This record gives sequence, structure tokens and C-alpha cells, in this order.
Amino acid sequence: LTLFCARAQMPATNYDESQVPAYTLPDPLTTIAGKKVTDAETWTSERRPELLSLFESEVYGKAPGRPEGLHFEVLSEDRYTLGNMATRREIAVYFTESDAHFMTILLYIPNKRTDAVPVFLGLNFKGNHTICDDPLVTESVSRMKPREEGGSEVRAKGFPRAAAASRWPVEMLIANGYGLATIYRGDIDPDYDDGFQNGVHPLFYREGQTKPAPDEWGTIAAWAWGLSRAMDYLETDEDVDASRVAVIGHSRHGKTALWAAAVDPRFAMAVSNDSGCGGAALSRRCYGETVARINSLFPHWFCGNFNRYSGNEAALPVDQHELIALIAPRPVYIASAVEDRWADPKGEFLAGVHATPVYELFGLVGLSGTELPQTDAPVLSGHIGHHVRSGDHDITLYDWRQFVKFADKHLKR
Ligand code: GTR
Repeated sequence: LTLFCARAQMPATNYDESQVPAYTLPDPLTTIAGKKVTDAETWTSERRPELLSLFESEVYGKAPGRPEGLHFEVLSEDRYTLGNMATRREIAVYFTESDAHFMTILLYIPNKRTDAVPVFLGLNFKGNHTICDDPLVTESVSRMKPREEGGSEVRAKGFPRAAAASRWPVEMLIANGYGLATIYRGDIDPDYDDGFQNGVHPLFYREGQTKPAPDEWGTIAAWAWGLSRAMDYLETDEDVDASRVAVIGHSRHGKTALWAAAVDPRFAMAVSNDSGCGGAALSRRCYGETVARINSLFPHWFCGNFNRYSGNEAALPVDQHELIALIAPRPVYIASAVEDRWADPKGEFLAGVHATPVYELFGLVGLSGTELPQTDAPVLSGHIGHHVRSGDHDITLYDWRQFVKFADKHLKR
């Protein structure tokens, strides 16, 4: 009943293009003080830092940096896996000096390689063991919202092995010379609202602090922080070329991948798949999922300050085209699905279009157009790649094939 009432107060979801409100996007190339940015130097030294800090304090929240005690341990290695095509490694990334809190990276490296390889890095929803049918992958401890008061978030029976295999074409990546690194997001912060008690947040509370301040990290920023900690490890792995890591994610993890790449310039490329509201989609279009809806359905994803903009998108000091712009001049791929209207495919496309002037400062081609391009006709030519796939909300082999083509252009030697 509560859920019903909460939803009843929310305006109906808009899927009608003619009902998109008139809006003016903030200009990525005008500083807060009103100065026009006309060169890459001013973008990098002045405008980019101020925009990044607005996204931190108003949208995702500030995260700590690399903890002093961070350390790694290779837990397992198998040089003959996936039909002898790949080496599998599992690595514990301990967040502090103690061994109590860690995430496990599952890493596949092509055996056929002459040099350190480029890698796709992304979070998985259901556990490392769900991404393929490799029987020796350690089962992630499944951490989900307790079903009832006093219940446990650790499910004795998690998701079956290979349950998410359709989303992770490991063999195709290996055959194309890419490594794959993935982490169960529940290792970093379980995906439900518990007042920030069970994930990484409490490890960094100041004395007496019990939850993040309104401008401090929510769950998406914590996941992005975890991806940076994975990068800390990848920099130490001699089979990985850390200067060629593409951070990738589907949906909520697509939001996370974009934010991770915005915050951490070590990521050479970013891929957003169906990331929607709070990801690639422009908030001001209010099409499909809105800021109000996402803040009420997922109160833990963003920082407390983001609530100010529920039903009040015009007041946002930023919009999501500027999130894409923060990644410039690095390549970014924005993938949508035509039936995934909740994620606003057109709004995702337009974010790429309106990020383009920043790429142009660097003499690069971004993305152009005013109408959503044809379905299943990828645009791979510029530094902002894009496609609208036929079908619904998902990440498919088709999507990954485009990401590999795009990565071949930007990350292959
Ligand atoms: C939906 C949410 C979206 C998207 C999606 C997903 O429920 O409203 O923003 O993140 O979940 O992650 O699959």
C-alpha cells in the first residue's frame, strides 16, 4: 500500500516526445563565472575541475581516494581455461590493512598474446561465477536485500553458475585479443538502501560519523571507487596493459562506468550500455525514468544533495552531456536499445551530441545530429561511438561486438 501511495504522488511516466518540456542545457564551455572556454588547456585546467566537483557534490557524492592499506592477493590462477584459450586469475583486493573487507576480481587473459593486453573492466550483478560456465570460478557470496525484517542479506543459495552468460561473451573477447576483468558489485556495496552500513562506506567514516554527508558518496560512487581500486591492481599485473583499460557497464553499472571514467583518467575508454537516468540520458528531458523516480526507487544510488533536483531538473547545475564531456578526449561509447524507453534512448544520444563541442576543443570528432539515428546502424567513426539496438533493456552479443570494433580503433596498437 505504501508503495502504491508513494507512486501515486509521482507524475505519470512520460513516453510522449511532444510532452518533453522545453529546456536549456547548461553549457559545458562556459565556466561558473561566465567565462567562455575556447581551448583544451582552459577546459582541462579550469572548467573540467569545476564541473567534476559539481557532479561530486550534487549528483554522485565525493569518494575517498586510494586507501593507504590497500593490498592485493592472487587467490587462484589457472593457465588452461576456456578450452586453453585463456588464463584465469582471481584476485582479492583488500580495502584496508586488514584482510576483513575485500572484493574479488575475476580476470581472464588471452593465452595468445605477444604483449600485455587491453582489458574490458566491468561490474556484474549476480556474482563472478554467473558470467560464464567455467566451473572453477569461485562463487561470489550473494548479498541481497533481506526478504524480511531481521533476515540475512547473505543468501545460502545465490544465483546459478552461468546465469548471466548471455551478457558476458568471454570467449569472443579472448578471441579478439582482449582480457576481461569483472567484480560482483555486492563485494563493494550491496545494492539496497541500508543507510550505508554494510558496504565500503563505514570503512571511511570519520569518528562519530554514521552515514555519508549529503555531498558524500552514494552507492554508484562507491561502485566507481571499487572500479578504480581494481585499476590499482591492474596496474600491477604484467599481463595487463593498464593504459588500455575500457570501463564498461550495463544499466546501473553503465551509470557507474561513466562516473568511474569521469573521476579516474586512468580509464582509457568508457562504455555505457542502456545507462539511462543518472547515466547517459539528459535529466532535463524528463522522458522515461526521472530524477524524482530514481531517487525514490533507489535512494542509495546518488548523494543526498541529488534529492534537491527531484521534480526540479531545471535547477541542476549540470546535465548528463557534461558527464560524457568529463571523459573527453578519451573515447566513449553510448549504446541504447530502441524499446528501452525507460532509459530514454534519444536523451542518451543527445548527451553525446551536446558533449561533442568539448571533444572538438581537442580537435576530435564527437557525435552529431538532432534525431535519433536508425536502429541497428552503429556510428563508430568519431570519439563518441553510438548505436540504438533493436530490442529491449539488456546487454547482448550485438552490443559487445560494436564495443570491440570501437575498441579496436582506439585501443589496439
Ligand atoms: C531500473 C532502474 C534503471 C536501471 C535499471 C538496471 O530499475 O530504474 O535506472 O538502472 O534498473 O540497472 O537494470
